[in-house]
Amino acid sequence: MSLELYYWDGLQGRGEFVRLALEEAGADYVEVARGNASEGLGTGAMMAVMKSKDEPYPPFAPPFLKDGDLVISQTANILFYLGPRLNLAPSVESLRYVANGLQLTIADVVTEAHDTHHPLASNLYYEDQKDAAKVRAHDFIDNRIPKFMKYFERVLKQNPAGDTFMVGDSLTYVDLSMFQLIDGLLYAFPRALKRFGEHYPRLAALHAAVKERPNIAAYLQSERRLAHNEACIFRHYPELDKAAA
Ligand SMILES: N[C@@H](CCC(=O)N[C@@H](CS)C(=O)NCC(=O)O)C(=O)O
Repeated sequence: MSLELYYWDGLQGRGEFVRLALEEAGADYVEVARGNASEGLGTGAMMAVMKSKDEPYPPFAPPFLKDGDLVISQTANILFYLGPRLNLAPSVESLRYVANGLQLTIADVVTEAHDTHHPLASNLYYEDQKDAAKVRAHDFIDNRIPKFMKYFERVLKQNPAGDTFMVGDSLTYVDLSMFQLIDGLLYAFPRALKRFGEHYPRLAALHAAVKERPNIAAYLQSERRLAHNEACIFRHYPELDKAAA
């Protein structure tokens, strides 16, 4: 039976972190919300799972994954589940917790990236919080991106197995998510990250290497890879971007 990925149609969003793992592994999966209602798919089918009164453990928000009857929520948790099944987790069990810790740290950055354009309230329009967004985005650029990226660069440098992968000596879902995080930040804040490769050479090399992996390269060229856009977490609003201090 196919795995079912549930995520909002029309944007990469947090679903993209799961999608990249499924695509790298060549997994058989259905993108439920992007399907047709006539086939029992579409956003309605996704909402039905979330609102179901029969579902033993309904998810709060997308992304979530269905594997048979099992419904798994939270991006990092989905990847923790999929990693070993898709051969994208460290083979050493203890390192699976290291991978999960890194994935949760990536999730923290993702939330902070979202909050640059929605610093006051998720339910308000960006246009109603533009001034606060500028303050938040500039702090993100000057302080938070460097703090997180220096940390991730150091994780690569200090990996006892070498600086090619975030954890261990082979590709894991964390590397794919790091690619997506960097890709999203480069899209949202091109001025701030103009010298990304100079400041974070190992992370830049990882980003380039993931992009060239055959299954990822094919996916990025496909219609399944939606373009970055302003409905997403990583939004390019030129007024929020600036050269890093
Ligand atoms: N911590 C969750 C966050 C999930 C989340 O915030 N999903 C967004 C879309 S990216 C959503 O639909 N949220 C609805 C809400 O918070 O009301 C994860 O990492 O998966």
